[in-house]
Amino acid sequence: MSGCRVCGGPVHEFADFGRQPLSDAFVDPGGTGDEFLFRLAVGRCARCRMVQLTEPVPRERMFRYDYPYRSSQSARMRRHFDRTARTLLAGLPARDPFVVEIGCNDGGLMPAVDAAGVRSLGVDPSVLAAKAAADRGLRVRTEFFDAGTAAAVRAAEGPADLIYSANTISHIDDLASVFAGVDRLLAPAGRFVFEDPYLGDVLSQSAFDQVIDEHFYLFAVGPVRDAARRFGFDLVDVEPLPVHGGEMRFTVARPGRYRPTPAVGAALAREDATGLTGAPALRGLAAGAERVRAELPALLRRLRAGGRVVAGYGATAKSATVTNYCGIGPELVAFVCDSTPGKQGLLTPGSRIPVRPPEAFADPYPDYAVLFAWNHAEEIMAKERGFRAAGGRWIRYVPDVRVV
Ligand code: DWN
Ligand code: SAH
Ligand code: ZN
Repeated sequence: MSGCRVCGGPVHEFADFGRQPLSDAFVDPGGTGDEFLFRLAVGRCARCRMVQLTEPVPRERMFRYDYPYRSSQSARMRRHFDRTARTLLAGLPARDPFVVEIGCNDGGLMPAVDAAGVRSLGVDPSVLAAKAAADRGLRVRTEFFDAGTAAAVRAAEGPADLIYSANTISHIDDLASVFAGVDRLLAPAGRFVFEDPYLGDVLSQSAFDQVIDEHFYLFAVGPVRDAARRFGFDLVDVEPLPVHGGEMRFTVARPGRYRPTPAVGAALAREDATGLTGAPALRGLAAGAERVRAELPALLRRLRAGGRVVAGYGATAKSATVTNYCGIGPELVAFVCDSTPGKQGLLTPGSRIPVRPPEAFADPYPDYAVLFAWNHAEEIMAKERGFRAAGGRWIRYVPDVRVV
C-alpha cells in the first residue's frame, strides 16, 4: 500500500501490469539493450478516490531530451486544438490577453493562439519537442511547469488569463506543484483549463492501455473537484471530449469567482449513480485486461501458424502496456508503422518490435494489422483505405478483441 499523492490517504491497488519499460523509451537496435523497468500498477485512494499509479517514475526519465511523441502527427488533433482555441479565446479579456500552455509539445494550442494575434507561451521540458515548437516560431520555455517556473513567467510576462494543458496534468504526480504554479501565475479572473483521459471512458471500454508510466492519474470529476478544492481552487466546468478515446475537459478558477455550470453537478451525480470510482467498477479494468491477454496473443498465434503476416499500426505509448503485458513481440507482430520520425528505425520498448515509416505498410501490405492507435481509428483507416481494399483486415482490442 502506498500513500496518495494528493491527500496522503491509503492507496489500494486494483490492477497490476507487472514489470514494464517506459512507454516512450524506444530502443536503439544497435545499443546495449538495457531498459529501465518499473512495476506498473494502479490503485485508488480510499480517502479522496483519486485513481493513480502506485509507483511513480521520476519525471526526468520520461520527459527527457529526446521524448519522441509529437502532437502534430494527427490531423484530427490539429483540428481539435484549432477549435479549442476559438472557444477559449472568445472568453479572454480584450486588452493584451496572455495564454500559457503547459506541455505544449511541438505546438498544441499555440499556433491557433498566435494566429489570433494573442500572446502565448509554452512550457515543456522535452528539449527536442520544445525545439520543434520554437522552429515553428512559437515561444517556449524548456522547463517543467511548477511553482518556480510559474513565478519566473509571471515576473517576466505578467499574469496569465488562460492556462491551458492537454494530456499533461494527468502526467504530473506532484499536483500540489501544478496548483501552486497556477496560483502564482493565473490572473484573478483567469481560467485554468486542462483535458485528460476520463476514467469513465477508460472503464467503459476496458481501455487498460491508458495505464502507462506517463498517465500517473486517471481523472474522474469527483476526485478532481476535491483536489482543486484542497489546493485552493474551484472546479467550475467540465466537458466530455471525443478525442484520445474519451477525455474530460476541466475548468478551474479562483474560489468564488465563477458559479459552477450545471455540467459539474450532472457529472458528479452520474459518477455517484454509476459507482465510477467504486471498487467493483475499477476491478472491471483488470478483468478486461486479462480477457485481452487471453484472446489477443492466441489470435495472433493462430494467424502466424496459418502463414499470415501481421503488422501493427501506431507505435503508441499505450501499446507498450498491451505488448508487454500480453507477451507480444516481433514473432507475432512483425513490425509497426508509425509516422513519427523520432520513433522510426527503433524498436518498441520492451516488446522490441521494429518501427517503420507508414510507407512500409503497403510494401507489400500485411494480411492483418493490429490497430495500436485505436484512438485515431477514423483518421488512420481513411488514410490506409488501400489496405482493406487489398484484402487486409484490422485487428482491434478496444473495447474487445475483434477482426474488422
Ligand atoms: O498523453 C499522451 C498522448 C497524448 O500521447 C502521452 N502520454 C503520450 C502519447 O500517447 P500515445 O503514444 O499513446 O498517443 P497517440 O496519439 O495515440 O499516438 C499515436 C501514434 O500513432 C503516434 O506515434 C503517431 C502515430 N500515427 C500514425 O502513424 N499515423 C498517428 C496518426 C493519426 C497517423 O495517421
Ligand atoms: N499537449 C500535447 C502533448 C501531450 S504529451 C498533446 O496533447 O498532444 C505530454 C507533454 O507534457 C510532453 O511533451 C511532456 O514533455 C510534457 N510535460 C510533462 N511534464 C510536464 C511538466 N511538469 N510541465 C510541462 N510540461 C510537461
Ligand atoms: Zn487521496
